[in-house]
Amino acid sequence: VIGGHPVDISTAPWTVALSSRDRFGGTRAGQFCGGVAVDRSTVLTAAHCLSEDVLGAPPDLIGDLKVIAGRGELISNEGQEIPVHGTWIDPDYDADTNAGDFAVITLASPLPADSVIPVASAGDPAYEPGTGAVVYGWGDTTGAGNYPRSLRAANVTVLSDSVCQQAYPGSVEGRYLADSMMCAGEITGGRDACQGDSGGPLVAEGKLIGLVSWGIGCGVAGNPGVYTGGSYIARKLAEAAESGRRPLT
Ligand code: 4AZ
Repeated sequence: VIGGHPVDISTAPWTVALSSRDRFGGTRAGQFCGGVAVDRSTVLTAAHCLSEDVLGAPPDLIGDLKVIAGRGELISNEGQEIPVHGTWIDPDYDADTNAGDFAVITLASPLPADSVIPVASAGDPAYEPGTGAVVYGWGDTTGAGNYPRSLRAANVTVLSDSVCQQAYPGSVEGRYLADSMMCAGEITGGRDACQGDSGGPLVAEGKLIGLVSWGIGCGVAGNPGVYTGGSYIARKLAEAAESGRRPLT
């Protein structure tokens, strides 16, 4: 998180870290992405966090893949490390464009009831451009590879699709595709998500409105952070449940 401030995990108890010590080492408890608990056994993250490019193997083959919940300070015994029961990646995820960049992790044991956040429904006023939002994560604080050991957050503003499309007009990569994406930040830069924050929550008015997905650089003026929108996620989860495509229990 660029331009942020430290936050206590008790103020954002639905924010979780994805961890694999085998893949990412022990100095930061293996943290490599963020996630967000939307019910006691369900964590959302970015699909690209579970890609072979990031993990080096399919998620089901990563034996020590865990969700760290209730822990702001990565090097501590706070909270719990919960094994993963299963993963589901949006079948419409496109690694070239980052469209559909979300995945679901089901947990092997449930979280406390007070550590979940609802996803804002489509049409919720929290998605209105100009709304104040907060992004949370353990990602890079400078854009130069400085990873904090404790949770941080930055205040950002929800931006309109037209502003995002102007920021990312490219033909394929770096293109803003409004169906699954939304963006937030400050048009003058300075406050943003960054590497390592992916999959973590963007929250407004007490609800989840997005997951950190991508951007060009971090905190750069004119290049706001791009998120997988909560309204897209809610729709895809409902569709998957209806069609029985969601291989999760
Ligand atoms: C990343 O690579 C990443 N500035 C995440 C968020 C942003 C840029 C890159 C947004 O995970």
